[in-house]
Amino acid sequence: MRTIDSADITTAPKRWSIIAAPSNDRETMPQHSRLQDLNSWVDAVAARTQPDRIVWCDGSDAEYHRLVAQMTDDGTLLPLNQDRYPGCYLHRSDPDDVARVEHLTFVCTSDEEDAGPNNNWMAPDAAHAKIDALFNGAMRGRTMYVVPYCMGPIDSPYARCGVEITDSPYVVVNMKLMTRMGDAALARIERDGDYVKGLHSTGTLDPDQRFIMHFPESLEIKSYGSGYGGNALLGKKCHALRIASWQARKEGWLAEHMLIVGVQSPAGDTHYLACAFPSACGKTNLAMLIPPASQPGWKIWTLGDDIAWLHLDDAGQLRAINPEAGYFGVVPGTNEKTNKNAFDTIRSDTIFTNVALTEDNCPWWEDKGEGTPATDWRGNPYSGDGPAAHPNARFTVRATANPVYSELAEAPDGVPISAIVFGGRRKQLAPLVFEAKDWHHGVMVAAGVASETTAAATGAVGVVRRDPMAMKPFCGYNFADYWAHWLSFAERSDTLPRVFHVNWFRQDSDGRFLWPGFGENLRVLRWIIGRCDGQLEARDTAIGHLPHEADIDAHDLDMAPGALETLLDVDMAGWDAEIAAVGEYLDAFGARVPDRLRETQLKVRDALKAVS
Ligand code: OXD
Ligand code: MN
Repeated sequence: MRTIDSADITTAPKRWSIIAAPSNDRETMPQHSRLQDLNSWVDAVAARTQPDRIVWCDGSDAEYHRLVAQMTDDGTLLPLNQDRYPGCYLHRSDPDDVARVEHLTFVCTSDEEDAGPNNNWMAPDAAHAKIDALFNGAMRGRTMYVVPYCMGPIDSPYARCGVEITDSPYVVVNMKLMTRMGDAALARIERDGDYVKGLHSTGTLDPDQRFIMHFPESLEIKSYGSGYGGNALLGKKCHALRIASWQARKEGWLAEHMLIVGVQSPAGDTHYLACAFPSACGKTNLAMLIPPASQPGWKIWTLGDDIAWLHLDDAGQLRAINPEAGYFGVVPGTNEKTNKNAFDTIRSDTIFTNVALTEDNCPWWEDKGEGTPATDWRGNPYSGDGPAAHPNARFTVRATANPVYSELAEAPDGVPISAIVFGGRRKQLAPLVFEAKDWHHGVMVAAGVASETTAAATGAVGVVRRDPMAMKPFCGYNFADYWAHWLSFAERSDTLPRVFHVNWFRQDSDGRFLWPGFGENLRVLRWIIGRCDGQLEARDTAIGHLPHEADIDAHDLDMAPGALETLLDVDMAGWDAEIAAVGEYLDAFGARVPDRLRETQLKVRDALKAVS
């Protein structure tokens, strides 16, 4: 068995203690105390969890390869067919640990109202006591890794750092692919002074002893009992969405569950769009879209596929950075037709989690379009019964491997956003696309987003639930305050992006999709850009502006007769009921709901009444 070189095994104070600065030196003293704070925290965690050894991660490729070798030796990672999938490995998680656990995820604020009805809440003291008891001695016999990371380009004024302490080498290598991790992040922490403290242990993997706790007031995360992505890679949902959304409200920016995509026209102009969809609703596919042959000259650039941090610049322009540096994408359904860019990207240097295997040790998943499964995601011979790969099987790969990765994804100031697009998975009612009448209306449309649940979280799949701004599982504070924060942007800029709603998932009465989706979604993006450029007129309806049928280029699409008409139709009676349901949903948030949001909902309700 290979082990980590003793040179890499260090204790925190030894490696990072630095010579004391003179107490009257204001420049250097804070820097010293910043790393002292980190050292003291690492010491305190080690005292509680009692690891056999501590490794400070430097984020180097050599470290990544060492950890991969160690995990291949102990069976945590299985090497895939290295001729066909060089640098690729399979990890099988515990079968009871395959998705985010929303019912075990808590936001722990001093005042319960600050967490809101959208979050599970526990008082901070009680939460610390509960989870600290689980951490007592949890790392005995294990190695404790200290992982400094930066969310966002390392030199971006908008980037933020964190340190994750974990006993999972699988988490460390995933963090290496998903964040800017290691020495560069540590140097930034030393400069900035503040960072999010994340403590993670896979614990016993007992689902009855699993908690993901957030303490936004003290910038802390504690996660115990799961090794799965969103529960364990603390830079992602826990930091970049739940904690960051709290910080963003305090500081006047937005942390959102959005992809960022550049759409380049044949003339060479590029519009950047930020698009929010719930988990497993095609964000990665849209971010990497390949324009169909019938749309010559159009090009798509990926900036991010899951999270956007949005700031207003001095001129009132909303700008976005992607805090992540990799993709943790849903594998099933990824193929040459749905997402060739992802399909090609994950041919090398990828960690797969919970996929099936073919006879010749290649990864396999439903709708891969090639090969047959021999072994299912649990490692059993595939019986032909049910899915061979887990429906929430994932790939982790660095973003720079994507053939359409935008250079501007590394730009410290991010990219200017022309349009914000919301959407959900709705079989019925929601048209293919519509535009909100103004920012306030857009916030109301987004607050009312509904979508069918997916395998990305534990629980029933296919149940329609409200998922405002696609942030239901991720907003780190009371949605009522969050909507007020969104509305407040209208007071700070009169050049905000236009707001749209799309639905790729409408079905006919036989359950067939009405819209082809995937690469063809470019046709809808073109309409959105045409609206942003002021080149296209629209039909004004009670729910918003809809395209004239002729303005969605569908001439060569193989669609059922009348499908486009249905997709662009507004079912007034259905919307009347929908907007009433949105009103009831807002009511559940009580007096904190901003008046302006209520007024907008009532205005749309009245407009619907007037026409139905
Ligand atoms: C994800 C999710 O992993 O939303 O991105 O579940
Ligand atoms: Mn997501």
